Amino acid sequence: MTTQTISGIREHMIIGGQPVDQSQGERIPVYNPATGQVIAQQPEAGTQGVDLAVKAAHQALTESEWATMLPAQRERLLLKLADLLEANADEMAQLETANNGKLLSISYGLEVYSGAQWLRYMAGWATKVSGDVLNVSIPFPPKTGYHAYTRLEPVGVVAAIVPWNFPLLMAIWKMAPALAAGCTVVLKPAEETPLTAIRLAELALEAGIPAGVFNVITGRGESTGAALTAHPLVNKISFTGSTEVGHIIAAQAAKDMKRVALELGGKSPVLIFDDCDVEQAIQGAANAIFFNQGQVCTAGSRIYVQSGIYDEVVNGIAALADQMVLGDGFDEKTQIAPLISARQKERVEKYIAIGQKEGRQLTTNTERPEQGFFVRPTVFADVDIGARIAQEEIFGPVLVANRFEQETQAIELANQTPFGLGASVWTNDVNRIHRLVPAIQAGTVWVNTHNMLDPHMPFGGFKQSGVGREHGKASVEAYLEPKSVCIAYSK
Ligand code: TXE
Repeated sequence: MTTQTISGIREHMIIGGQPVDQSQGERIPVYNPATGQVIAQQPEAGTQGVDLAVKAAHQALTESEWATMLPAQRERLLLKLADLLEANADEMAQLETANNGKLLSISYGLEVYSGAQWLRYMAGWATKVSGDVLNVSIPFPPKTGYHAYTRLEPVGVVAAIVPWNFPLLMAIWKMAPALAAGCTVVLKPAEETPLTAIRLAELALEAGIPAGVFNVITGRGESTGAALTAHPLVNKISFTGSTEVGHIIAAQAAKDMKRVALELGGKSPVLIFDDCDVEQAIQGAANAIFFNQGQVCTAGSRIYVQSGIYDEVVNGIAALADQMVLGDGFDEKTQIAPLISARQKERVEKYIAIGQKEGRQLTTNTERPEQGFFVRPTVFADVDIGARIAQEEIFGPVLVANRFEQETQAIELANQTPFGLGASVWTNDVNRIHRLVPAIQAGTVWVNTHNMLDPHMPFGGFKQSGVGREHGKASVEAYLEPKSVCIAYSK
């Protein structure tokens, strides 16, 4: 597929239901990571574009039909959007692969169809979340009774900032629960991957979601993103990205007392015990790290294997890695697609160079396409827990491995990083599973699988991996403010 045949590229933002091309300063080039070619030039919204979008969202929240819309109507609109997303699956999946580089099968399965699944799930909550009637015991004055209850009100204008690894799905992870709750949204996709988010905003309008309810602006993080989080009419910030930027956003939110949810980095451990199905564990651990080129916040980037099967497991994963076919995400033979950008490739290669000093490289294949941002899957054995490649998020197809003898040692290794997003345990011992699950400091623990998500499973991090949870009922409630109401009546 050539760039000329990709449809759905838009070089504007969607603000207040309109295409807006206003650019403050430079335009930002958007690349196809498989070729390194520029496929679009996006406006930098800057403070003016941010102000326009936040005011449009605020107006939609307070003055448009959205403000008084029945929950069942919001549900119908989100369901309609899910249908439209599926009806446009070919265009959306191809656009995502052209912009992000990922395998076309992942764009279909995990961006478009999972996106539709999340929209439908969240649509259902619009009619199901509700406050409580409260059984209160207020004794004064005599002969007075009280009827107390909570109502849940939309938190307001939401600033949603998302990264480039799952651009469409993460946009939906934020806008769907926010809209189900009755909020309005200004979404800023990553500067690398704005294209599917802009089309999503167009589809939202086509579905009948009123103008200004879901706005998409483009621009860089330190300029447009920072202006968005600082805007006084923003009530809540929902961010997914690096822990470093998470700290900046948390500080901004604390300053303004804005509500905040943060989904940040990870260094998720994979613990493999000698009573597991070894073949299944080798394949599972390879998928856990190499899926989406390792650009997954819950990537199983550290494996710890019980001594007796250590060599078999790490050599097995390295052999799989060396056989993997690198290529364009549009090519059906491709198993490893390019990384997102030249910058990310450079960053991952820097870690591989560090790894060559900190561990024993098991992978030997060096073949890769000449153009595009490709990095071969790489496995390092015998890496100490204190090594930089064992502690820092690499966000690429790089696995670090070491051995353990006892279960307690495996738990210690699993917990010995600042992160706590995901973990997986590979064992057939049910007693061990129940000892390990509570001992592991992570927002999700998988057993004999890794990276499996569902809209009903809360998702988020312990420790430096973030604050708050996405998915499930709680994610909709996180976009609602409870208000207590207390009505006195005479008995
Ligand atoms: O992330 P950033 P980057 C990690 C991963 C990766 C590293 C760097 O380790 O290698 O971060 O990636 C916006 N105010 N993750 O630089 O900068 C930015 O425009 C407001 C893990 O791409 O965190 C983009 O939309 N917004 C992660 C988003 O934040 C700001 C996924 C993420 O960019 C901003 C991505 C600011 N000051 C990277 N600065 C995960 N948890 O999945 C940047 N942004």
